Amino acid sequence: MKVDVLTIFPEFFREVFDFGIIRRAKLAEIVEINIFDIREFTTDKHRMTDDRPFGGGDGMVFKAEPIFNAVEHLLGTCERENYPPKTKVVLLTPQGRVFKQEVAKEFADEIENLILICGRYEGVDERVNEALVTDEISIGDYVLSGGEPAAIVVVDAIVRLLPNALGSETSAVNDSFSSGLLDYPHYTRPAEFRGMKVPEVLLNGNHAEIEKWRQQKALEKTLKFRKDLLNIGES
Ligand code: 9D3
Repeated sequence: MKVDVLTIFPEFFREVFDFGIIRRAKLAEIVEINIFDIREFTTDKHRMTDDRPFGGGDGMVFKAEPIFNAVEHLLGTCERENYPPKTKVVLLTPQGRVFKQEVAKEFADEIENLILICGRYEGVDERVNEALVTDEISIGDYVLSGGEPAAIVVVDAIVRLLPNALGSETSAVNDSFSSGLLDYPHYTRPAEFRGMKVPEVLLNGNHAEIEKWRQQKALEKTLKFRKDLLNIGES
């Protein structure tokens, strides 16, 4: 997969993709990640990426032109209908569809070329959505200062699902959310730390008992923190 990130803060991404699974995936050529400065695609003297909103109101609006120029540079066209196959142009915006594990899976399975546009200011000129963008994505119900942290989250969640991105020591199949429950608690040595003991069941080698305990704890954690993950309504 090739990922192209469009941002007015390219420095923001300078080292985030150089660690762990993403770093390994880049070295193994499972993914290629390129960062582009949207300001480089402005054509005016002052290289402006924002302007005042038509109709008035607070805040500034991300201009359409540099974003159109950037996508045209990357894809040879800025018409959604003419994009190459397996291409998505995603706008990170609070107004988007909420990014969930199933969305990450869908993108990892279906996309060869992913363009991520990081929103900024009060919003992006709607003509970007009308002509360019195939998917609008939010990462959740909290206010960020821009799309950049969201782009990092989206890239991370997708890259680890690409074939062979995970080492043999980890498995995407066992992840929280794949099972529909939160993960069970983990312990490692020592068996007693500052007076705190590891649950006895984990030490006695009874694997049927251990499996039962883990399922019970996973259910307890899910009931406590994420009742919404269980299909039993709000009560
Ligand atoms: C007053 C209305 N706000 C929209 C809900 C203004 C506003 C807040 C935050 C406009 C832009 C932003 C910047 N956020 C993002 O670009 C963003 C975001 C987010 O704030 N939360 C979760 N996911 C995302 S993806 C991009």
